[in-house]
Amino acid sequence: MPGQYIIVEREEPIAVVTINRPDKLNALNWALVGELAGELETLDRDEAIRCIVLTGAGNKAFAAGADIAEMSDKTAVQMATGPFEGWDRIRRVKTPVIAAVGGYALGGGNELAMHADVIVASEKARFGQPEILIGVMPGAGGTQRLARTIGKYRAMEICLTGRQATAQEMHDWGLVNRVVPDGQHVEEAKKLAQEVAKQAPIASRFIKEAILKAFEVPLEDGLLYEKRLFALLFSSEDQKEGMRAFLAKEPPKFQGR
Ligand code: CO8
Repeated sequence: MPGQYIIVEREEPIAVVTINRPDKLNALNWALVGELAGELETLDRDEAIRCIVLTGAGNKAFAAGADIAEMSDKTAVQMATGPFEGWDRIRRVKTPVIAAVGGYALGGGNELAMHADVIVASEKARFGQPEILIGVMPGAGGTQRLARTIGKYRAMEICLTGRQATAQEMHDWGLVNRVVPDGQHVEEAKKLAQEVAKQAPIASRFIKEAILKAFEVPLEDGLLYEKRLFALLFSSEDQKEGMRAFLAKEPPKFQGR
């Protein structure tokens, strides 16, 4: 059954996932987040898909945040129990995800972009955590991931003022990998996704896992974690193939095994 809010286009070995609610600037209601999580999980289980591009429909927004209309009269208990399951499922996706941001990435929209592993932005994109302007604060990782990515002082400014930062600012601050001309964000993200998808799939999943671990554990534990994953790759056929191909001066043929 086709989804209500999410469009999935498979272009093996990549897939493009589009949040399709442009009349509301792709505002993230609970059903949308659940549907998005389900689609990403399906792609995550699919061995033919090795990198996912996540974007928003229309030229105005990646996503302008959680759906304020839906949230406005919720209780604390409803907020604590309702919306976060989907976000947790998105966080657990193992396949590398590239966010292609063409317009507003605000509030939950910026937080969703930060669930991705690489961010490509149009020069017109705007990033922010404007929750303070409506009397609340980020709730899907904004304070934590921004502080870890752009640093305490910039994160404070963005969250305390609610102002929108430009793509170039966020690039200079380390949140955005590439700023591209208006309208080219999806194409550029797809090119990058193809580049990622060419690599050994198990190694790329382990790399994602290990880099994310760096934000959670002390260095000593992270180094051990990396060393274990590194050693584990020597039980994969791709390790044998990659090193054989290098020595034979041939391009490798990775199978994801
Ligand atoms: N929620 C609901 N509807 C929205 C949202 C939103 N976040 N953003 C835009 N819309 C709707 C508008 O209401 C409008 O609908 P309608 O045409 O029916 O009136 C339509 O989208 C177009 O928006 P505008 O007319 O406002 O467009 P403008 O170009 O004038 O302005 C802005 C664009 C500046 C992006 C403006 O829409 C705006 O400020 N939006 C709200 C941004 C915001 O505050 N985001 C943060 C929301 S809170 C949040 O994300 C908390 C996350 C917590 C974690 C998740 C747990 C659930």
